[in-house]
Amino acid sequence: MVTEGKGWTAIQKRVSGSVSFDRTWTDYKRGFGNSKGSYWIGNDVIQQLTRGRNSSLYVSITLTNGTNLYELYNQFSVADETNKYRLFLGGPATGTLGDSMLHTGSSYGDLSGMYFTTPDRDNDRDKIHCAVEYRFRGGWWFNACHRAFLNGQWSPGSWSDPWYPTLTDSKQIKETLMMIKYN
Ligand SMILES: [Ca+2]
Repeated sequence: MVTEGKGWTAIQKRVSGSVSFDRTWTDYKRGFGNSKGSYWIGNDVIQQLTRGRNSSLYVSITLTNGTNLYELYNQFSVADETNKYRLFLGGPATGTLGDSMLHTGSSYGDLSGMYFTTPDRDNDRDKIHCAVEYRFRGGWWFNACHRAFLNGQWSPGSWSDPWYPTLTDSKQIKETLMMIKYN
């Protein structure tokens, strides 16, 4: 278990490209990476942590120029594997990144209610396979496909719109962090 203090548990962290997020459904289920570097804690763990308890999600992105931006969602939970780790996200959303997950202004970008998709399993709402097309290559709660997506190909690769419209190129990003906490 990885905590960042004050009751926060980091479910995702990326600090370099040394850990690939181009992973299978089973990898995302069980988790991968290492707690001192970049990792995904695992969808089963996320589901168990948020089951039956009101939790918040805090997204932090540090840019290559040192600026830190964040967004806080007051409701976050993930369903079990039978329900394809469906995401439930609620507001209010507050922060400096802007809301690119919940009410994005586009029915193609809103992620609440979406199922988890990986490069080997297409559960998204697009005709294409979002985790494979556009060089995204990572697991996420894709819609068709996204306005926010933090698990794409890290440097030397890159992907578009990690947090649209605030961030349109993943090369702007130095670190990402997704944390949850019981309300
Ligand atoms: Ca699809």
